[in-house]
Amino acid sequence: MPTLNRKIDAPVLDADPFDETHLADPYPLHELLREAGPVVFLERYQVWAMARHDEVHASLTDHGTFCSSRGAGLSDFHKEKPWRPPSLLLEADPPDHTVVRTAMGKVISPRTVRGFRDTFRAVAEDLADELVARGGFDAVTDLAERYPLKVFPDAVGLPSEGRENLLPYGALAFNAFGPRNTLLEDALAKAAPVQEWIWASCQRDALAPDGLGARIWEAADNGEITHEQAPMLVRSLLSAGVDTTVYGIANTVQALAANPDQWARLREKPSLARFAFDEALRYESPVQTFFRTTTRDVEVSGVRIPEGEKVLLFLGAANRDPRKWGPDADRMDITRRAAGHVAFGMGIHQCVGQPIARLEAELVLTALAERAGHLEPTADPVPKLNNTLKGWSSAPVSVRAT
Ligand code: 4IA
Repeated sequence: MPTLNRKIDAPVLDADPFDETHLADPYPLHELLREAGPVVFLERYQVWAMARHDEVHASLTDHGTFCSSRGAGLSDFHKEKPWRPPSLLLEADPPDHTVVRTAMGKVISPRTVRGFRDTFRAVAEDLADELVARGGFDAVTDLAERYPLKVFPDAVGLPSEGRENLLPYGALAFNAFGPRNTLLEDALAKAAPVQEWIWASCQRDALAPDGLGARIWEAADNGEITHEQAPMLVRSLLSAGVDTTVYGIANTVQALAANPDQWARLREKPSLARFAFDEALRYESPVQTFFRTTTRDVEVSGVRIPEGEKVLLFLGAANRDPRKWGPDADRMDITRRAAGHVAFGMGIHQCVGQPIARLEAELVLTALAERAGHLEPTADPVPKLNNTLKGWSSAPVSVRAT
């Protein structure tokens, strides 16, 4: 084991952040980690961890020292075979990363995203009409899973058959960043047909001629990327673009329902929708954790981390660090300046799909805020366990028309 004879000048903790208790409610552990020190060592996984905003932010923006090409999960690609060919975006460093990231940035340009607005709005308004007329709905299964699962696959140009594979694929991809616990084993056991459909849907002949998928293939025709890279980048859209938005929208609606004063503010001023989403991402970050690997010996806030070590970054904890957000960091406040949260990451890997996620959230929240008077939980939300994602499998609410 790498720790034999290793001098560790950081607090050593035996907590398992990937056990069911901490995945269901990570916030007590986050506080413990932040208070223990700027850098801690997690005995169980033999990894370093940071949970304060300053150190998490600094590591994310120092991609030369904290690299991604050895995997953004617990598994070190130098030592273990990845469960799938590594992502050309997420699990890559410059200069390779720069080429594909530039091409993806052009595919998901502000102009492309503006082009989605009218269709995305119409779907959001129909859905909000239906849910408000019903008088109650599940914020996860009736809203957050239905909306992105309609508009995003359409925007990519995916075949309509087989879309039920998208959520299981996301659950697998995000569990796979964690340890081989039962969550990951269960997801891997069902993975083969799901992975097969995903890969088939990344090929040129499967994709509608006017969608984001086809735009990626055109980037290959133009020589911006290779034709071998194109299906891998479509795969990135399908890995990163579905569950993240489902969890993000569900967490936002759940948090608004559970905080009636915040819902009242949004109802009075639906143009706050974008701010409400940012604050919800800070308050309950869908992507809770990520790993980097050190490329050299480095000192962080007085702690020496050797080369070739995995470092676990607690994005969700950084987003509630009172050192950054003040004493009410644990409170949802949609008028707070939430800019600077790391829910989309930070630095060269910062979410490339961000404008699409923001558009979806803005439209669905605006449609709801314009129609719904009261919005209240009718039962406790049920945690959905995943090694990376924080959210709910169910969050029932009652709603009344304005
Ligand atoms: C990819 C971090 C998360 C949103 C993510 C997951 C997968 C990929 C990128 C980002 O497969 O490229």
